Amino acid sequence: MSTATYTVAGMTCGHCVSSVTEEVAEVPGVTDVDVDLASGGLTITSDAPVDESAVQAAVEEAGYQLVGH
Ligand SMILES: [Cu+2]
Repeated sequence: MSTATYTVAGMTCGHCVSSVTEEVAEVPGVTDVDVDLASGGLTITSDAPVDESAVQAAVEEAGYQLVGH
């Protein structure tokens, strides 16, 4: 199992959190997604390490930006 933490910019409410959670959960191999609205923290649990570009694409698909790792 693998865990990675990122920072997402642009989230302002619970709807933003669900959008990001839904998109990132669709990335292959991801088993759990945790988003913290206050800090912008995005924690991803997966079977194997997930490619950062896939995470970035998912976050951008939701309408936000991945700003840190
Ligand atoms: Cu929102």
